[in-house]
Amino acid sequence: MTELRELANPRLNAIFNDVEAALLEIISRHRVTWEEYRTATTWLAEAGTQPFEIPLLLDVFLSPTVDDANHGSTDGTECNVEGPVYIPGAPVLQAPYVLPMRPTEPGEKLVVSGTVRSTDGTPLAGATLDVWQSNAVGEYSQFQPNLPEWNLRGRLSTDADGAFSYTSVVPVPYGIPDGGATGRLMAALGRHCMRPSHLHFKITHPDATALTTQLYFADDPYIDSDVVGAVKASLVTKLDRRVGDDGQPYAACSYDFVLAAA
Ligand code: MBD
Ligand code: FE
Repeated sequence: MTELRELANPRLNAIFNDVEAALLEIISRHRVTWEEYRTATTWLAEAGTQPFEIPLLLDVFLSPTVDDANHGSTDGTECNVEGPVYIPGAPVLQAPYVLPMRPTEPGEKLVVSGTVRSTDGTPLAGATLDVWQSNAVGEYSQFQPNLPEWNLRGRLSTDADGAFSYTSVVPVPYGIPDGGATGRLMAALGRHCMRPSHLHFKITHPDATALTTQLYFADDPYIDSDVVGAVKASLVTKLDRRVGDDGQPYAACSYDFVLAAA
């Protein structure tokens, strides 16, 4: 029997057998009670009635490890999860780059700059940065009502020296949806549902391997307790407060991305 099953789908069998063994070992080790087991099945049934709740749950607990297993071993900038709110096809912007935002967009002005290079140090001119972020109250366009379709989403390019710069607003810590089964689990565990403020990037260039990553800010209150557990030390940058030529204060951060060869 076993052999026949393995022939049917060897990879599924290899992975599921390990999942099953791990769960059974945990049940035995903790002597999970029948009542606890029923609490778990009821909670899963509840999650199953809520749209997107099971994907959210898996994204919170598993997605960074899936990402690392697939993209985690280049000598370039470390990868980081795409997350659930990426939308392909954001507007292609013209320099000087300003992310699409409302005339009265709340929040502090942010200038994000840096370079894109290959692992041998060559500047990558004409690399595309597809960027997205939440606004200054923690909302992503197309996932919250009353926001313009492409608010704080756009595509821009590096110049001849592989440099880029764009203007946006400083994002705030982001709360994942906490009204469903995932939120109920987190509350029972005594954990919060917050991600530290972050900026998302998908960077592509014909001569390089595409990079999906995020940047974080060092002084963020949730930098050490991301609900998704996705923060990597090498992706933590610093927000500098500056005063512009116009006398107005703004925040700035900078990062030099390195892409592996294609
Ligand atoms: C997000 O904005 C995010 O970036 C991730 C990884 C998970 C949930 C919401
Ligand atoms: Fe995000």
